[in-house]
Amino acid sequence: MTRPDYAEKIPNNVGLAEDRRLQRALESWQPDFLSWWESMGPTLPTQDVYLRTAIDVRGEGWATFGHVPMIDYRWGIFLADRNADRRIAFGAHKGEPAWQKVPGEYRAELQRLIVIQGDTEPASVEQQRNLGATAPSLYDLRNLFQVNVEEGRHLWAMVYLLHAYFGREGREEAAELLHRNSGSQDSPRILGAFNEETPDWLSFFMFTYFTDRDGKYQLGTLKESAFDPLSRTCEFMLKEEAHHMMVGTTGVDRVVERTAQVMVENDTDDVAALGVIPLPVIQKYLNFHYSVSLDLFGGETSTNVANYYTAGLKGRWLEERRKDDHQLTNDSIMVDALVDGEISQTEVMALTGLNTDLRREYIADCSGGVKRWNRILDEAGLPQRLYLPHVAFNRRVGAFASIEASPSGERLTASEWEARKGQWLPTDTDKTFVRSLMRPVYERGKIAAWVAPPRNGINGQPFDYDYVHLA
Ligand code: BYC
Repeated sequence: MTRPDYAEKIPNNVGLAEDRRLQRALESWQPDFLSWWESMGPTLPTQDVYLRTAIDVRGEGWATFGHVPMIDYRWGIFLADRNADRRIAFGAHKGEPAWQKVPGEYRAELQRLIVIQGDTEPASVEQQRNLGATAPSLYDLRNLFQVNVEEGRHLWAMVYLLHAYFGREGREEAAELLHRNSGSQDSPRILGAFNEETPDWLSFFMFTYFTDRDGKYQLGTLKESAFDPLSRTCEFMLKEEAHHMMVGTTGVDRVVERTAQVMVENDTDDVAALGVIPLPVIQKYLNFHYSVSLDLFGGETSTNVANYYTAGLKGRWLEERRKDDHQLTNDSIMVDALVDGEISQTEVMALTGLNTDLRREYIADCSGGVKRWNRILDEAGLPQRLYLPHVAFNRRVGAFASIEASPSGERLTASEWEARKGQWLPTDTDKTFVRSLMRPVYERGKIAAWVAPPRNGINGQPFDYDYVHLA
């Protein structure tokens, strides 16, 4: 069964109607989700939004677009098609049939991975809830809401797994996913980056570029999981995730493009007074979002990740394309480390270094964005360039959590860091300046002065389409 059934209260392609107990449990979680959405979701009142909704889990034509009141969005449960012959691709169980149920010995670890993944989804909606008030255009506003409803759907994806496969504990964890809140003192979200604010649209574009991209890589590793329902869920989530990547990549493109344009027109680097974001401020935001996103990959060495891999719970990025034994019991890897107090590398067992392996794939992907943005500067005839800071810069998790380093990887004392960090991370003055530019533009076809319009609209619609009807 691939086509979601929309006649049901909870649209799904998992045959929910045939499992009355599960259906009832999820139907009783549904009102809690909706009241969470109303109290913690987007604050800007709207009549309807031009949203895409999944109607199939396969290739072309998998989604339909139309104006929908957000509260009526059909959040549902969609898994990619099952391959009955699928076998485990790595770890101690390599070659065995993929699991349709949770093996008792891995229950706790699997539940933990699913809870961590699930926790990030509503967290990002909470972080972004006030952005509608300052949207630079209706096109951007629509993209924000699309990302938000799909993060809500990704929460549904994890809650389905918790309810369907983890019994009472799973149901309790599903309830907790709506109780923890981003930035809360008493019950914060689990991972650091998801308790940071997303107070302005430059932060939003950086977040969707760098932090959503961690999501892409983590989902890619969970898609390899021996636990087939998790694998199939993540496969479909990755399809939706591509739009979130596009929002981040082209969002930063458009900020850089507009800044470059004003720099060239006025023959100056000092563009703040001209109402656009200076390149050094863009670099500081990049430094911040990149470094907190590097933390999301966990420690450079981790016994957790070695155990996840050996058990078959979490694979590597593009596991099946790797040319090795997919067990890694005799392999080693160089990982970033502090060696005699110096920023350096050390050799460890490949299994314990798997967070580093994934972080490296991610870093290579991130450098693609920087290349794009530098091409925009180059084409404008400007000599300035953006860059990714060193892996040791501003880290709070892993080998470099206990030290400070500059963006070029020079080790700093605590007092040097305190004195210089304002050159590299957004200061209160930078944040206040960026916020001062954030005035909403809700007129069709109009856009704020600090960002260039997009090259293309959504689903073939023009930029001046009525993407959102405000209330
Ligand atoms: N903040 O052994 P280690 C997304 C904890 S984003 C706070 O190195 P491990 C999305 C860690 O739990 C993708 N704590 O960690 C994006 C451990 O605690 P215990 C989300 C942290 O387990 C945008 C201890 O430190 N999905 O989808 O190897 C919008 C030692 O750590 C942090 C996943 O992350 C941190 N940053 O790796 C919407 C996938 N990092 O055991 C959505 C599931 C580590 O000592 N999660 N700790 O109590 C995992 O795969 C892993 O748990 C992690 C950590 C990669 C997060």
